[in-house]
Amino acid sequence: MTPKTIVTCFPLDDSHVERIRKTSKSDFEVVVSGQDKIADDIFKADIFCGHAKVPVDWKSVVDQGRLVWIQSSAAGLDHCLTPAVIDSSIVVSGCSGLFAPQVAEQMMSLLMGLVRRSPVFFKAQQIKEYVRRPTDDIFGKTIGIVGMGGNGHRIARVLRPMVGKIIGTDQFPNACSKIVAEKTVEKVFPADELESFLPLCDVVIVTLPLSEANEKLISDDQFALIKAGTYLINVGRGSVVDTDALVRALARGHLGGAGIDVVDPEPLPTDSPLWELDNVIISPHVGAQSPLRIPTTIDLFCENLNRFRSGQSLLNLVDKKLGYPRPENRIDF
Ligand code: OXD
Repeated sequence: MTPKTIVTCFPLDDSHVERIRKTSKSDFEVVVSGQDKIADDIFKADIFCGHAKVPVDWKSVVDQGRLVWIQSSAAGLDHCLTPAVIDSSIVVSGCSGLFAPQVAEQMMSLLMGLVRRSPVFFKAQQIKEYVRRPTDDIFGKTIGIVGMGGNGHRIARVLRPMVGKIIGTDQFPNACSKIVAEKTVEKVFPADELESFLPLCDVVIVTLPLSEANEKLISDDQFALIKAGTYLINVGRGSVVDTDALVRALARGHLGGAGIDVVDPEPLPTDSPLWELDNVIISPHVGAQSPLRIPTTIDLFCENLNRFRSGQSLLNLVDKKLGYPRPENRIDF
């Protein structure tokens, strides 16, 4: 049998490639591509593992009829879930929940930086100014997590000892019964009940992936529901928050501050007013960055490759219409 081809596109070293080769036995050859070549190399793929950050003609890939499985190396699937892929028979699996510890740490750095006024003190440090300024805290506060997937679960568990109350929203609130039963989260609202949820929060943490339903989910109407002084953190996808509405809410002094690891557009243009504000902390989409990211992704891919070869269902199998795995298919957290 002629070997089929796995095309990879994320930063692998020789040992990672060797692991994939070993796992695939001689059924597959492995082509290591890169961002400069992937738009062409994708047409050689029976299986694609990675994250193309350049435009890929997914419609032609689907029409070619060769690609059968995409293992995304990112948790967010917006890079490959185009209408053509969604409507095709291509199976997609993702990395949901795999980088939740790192995303929770990034969330903490943004949130703690905002409430303890790190930008103000950092600027003062640069001019050797030793002056006390007011700070805030999260002790006793109500934290609202929009999206209780893997990242939302981890964030809740990390914050639990530090805050008053944690509430959440999710498309599948019933799949959150464990974290409610263990009293980490008080209540998980259905995703479409933002109207009742948002006014209760002192901090709103957005963890949602981008999907048609989530685009600009937090816009002027939602900022109007949020209490004055609330902090907004976004570690999901930038386009879930309407950037212009965020700028308006900050400009009128409505928000306590915003911590954004993701923003729309990325990179944030140099003339964005967000750069100028002392109550905004911006990090350049590094939430899931980690020295463990590649080896963890390879572990998942190799496990899924074994499953694929033996016809078992894949871990983190994505419901392409939803844009992420259904609770019963995602890795446990
Ligand atoms: C991801 C990310 O989706 O890094 O994995 O944003």
